Amino acid sequence: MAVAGLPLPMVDIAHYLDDCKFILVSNREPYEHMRGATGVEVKQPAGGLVSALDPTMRRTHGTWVAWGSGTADRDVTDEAGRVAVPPDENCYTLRRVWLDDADVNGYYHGFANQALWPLCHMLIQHFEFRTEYWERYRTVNLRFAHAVADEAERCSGRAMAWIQDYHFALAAEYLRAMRPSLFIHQFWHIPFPPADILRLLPDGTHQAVLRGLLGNDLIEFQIDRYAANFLDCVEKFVPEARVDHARQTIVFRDRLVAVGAFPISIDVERFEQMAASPESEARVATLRDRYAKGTRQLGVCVDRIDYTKGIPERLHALETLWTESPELRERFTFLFVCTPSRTDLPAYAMLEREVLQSVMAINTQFGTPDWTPIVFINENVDSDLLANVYRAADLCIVSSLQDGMNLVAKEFVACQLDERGALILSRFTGSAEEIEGAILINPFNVDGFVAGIRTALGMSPEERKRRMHRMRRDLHNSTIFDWLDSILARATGIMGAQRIAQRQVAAV
Ligand code: ADQ
Repeated sequence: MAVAGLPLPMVDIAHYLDDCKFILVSNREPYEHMRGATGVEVKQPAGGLVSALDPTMRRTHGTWVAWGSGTADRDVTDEAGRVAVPPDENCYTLRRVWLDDADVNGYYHGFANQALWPLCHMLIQHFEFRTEYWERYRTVNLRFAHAVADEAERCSGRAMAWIQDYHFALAAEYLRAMRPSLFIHQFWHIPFPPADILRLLPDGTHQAVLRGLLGNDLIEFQIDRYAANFLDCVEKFVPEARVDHARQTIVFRDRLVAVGAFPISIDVERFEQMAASPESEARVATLRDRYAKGTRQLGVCVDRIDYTKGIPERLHALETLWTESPELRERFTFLFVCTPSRTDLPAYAMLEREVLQSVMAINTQFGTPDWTPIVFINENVDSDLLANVYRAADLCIVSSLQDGMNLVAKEFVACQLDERGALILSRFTGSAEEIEGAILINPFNVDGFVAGIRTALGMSPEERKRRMHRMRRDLHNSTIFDWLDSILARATGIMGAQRIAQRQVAAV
């Protein structure tokens, strides 16, 4: 049933789910109730995942289980933490899980963001393990598992739980113990590390993370390499599991666990529409007039300020470029759109300070009365403005040291309606394994990085157009709805096979 006035997802999820209840689990919630000056206000956090999954949830009338992080969240829920959303339309249920400060500190800032995040990105200088964080992570994963089990209990028929990300490495195993026949699958958004890195978690803990994930029926990674790392880790650290690398399956506790690569993408049409609007045309013209008049060129980058994104390395490459090629001063301007992130963690607060200082130093060194080399926007800007920035640019730099996928690269390609821009992309992103036509760089190699920027600046308009045209064509065949479609097709395929097997066992 379509709901009047709502954008319809391009995947008819109901077709996959049949009569099966859909329960989505994520750390962040799709709607936050906040106390404001005029009473309770509802905020919908920006981000690709919420914008893709919210219409899906509206369609399925399922339940979204997430941390109730808003200041007025408790005021609007029932005693189980449930509230109908979207406000006024009431299409599906949001089930909030409550966390206190110690939970947030241990589970979220502690184990998820100070242990698993750096470890999975292989940036071990940021890795910190504390037993207390780990204990909290276990407690919170158990609490989420209870909430999901309760939601599954409330429906009369079958249910499918879909867990998002590294915040919940243990939830599937706990949930499996509570509801053995529930279909559970999980998407891991970040890289999965090789065994030598995972084992930096204390003995017992890295095995627990793997056994936790093996509670799933299907585990989805961004690319094959991460899936292969996971299979290797299981083979090395979980002796009772039987791994089949060719089939990407594991037999564990008499169950079959499937593993696969499902590269995430973006809502391509939404970005194209934002970039094509009349207001966008006007803003793009203003940006080009201000920063890229005539034959001058405009570079852009967009990130959360995170040590995985290679921001100091990018600044170093730009500084080297303007040092070695003074003729590029006043001819090449760079627009940095960076939003502060996880600022409660010292490593992130320090990085933000370091980035600000470097930008100021570069602008002082090379700037002239008429020209600022780096135009720095240090905030979370709305997606319409991002679309304008992407469209106006002659080049975009994504320089992650490691990145599960990197959606900025895809957003840039989607918004390049004039096919003018070049994409400079770190070879250590998931996107680099998917996108053909980018200029690949290694952000650790400053000379190679600078050479990549020079290649982009010197590339003929025909060559840029040819590459961008190809990238845009490929992106249209791989949108977030294709991602959703392929995951649900695989999940329901496995579910169907399990049902047939159960019937056969029952018939014997
Ligand atoms: P991230 O590392 O957060 O997430 P990334 O793919 O880099 O995700 O996308 C960041 C998103 O934030 C983009 O949609 C971008 O537009 C937005 N954003 C960044 N800076 C912004 C700003 N200043 N203002 C407004 N918006 C901004 C994780 C993994 C990635 C993976 C995603 C999705 O680390 O590898 O691609 O999940 O699975």
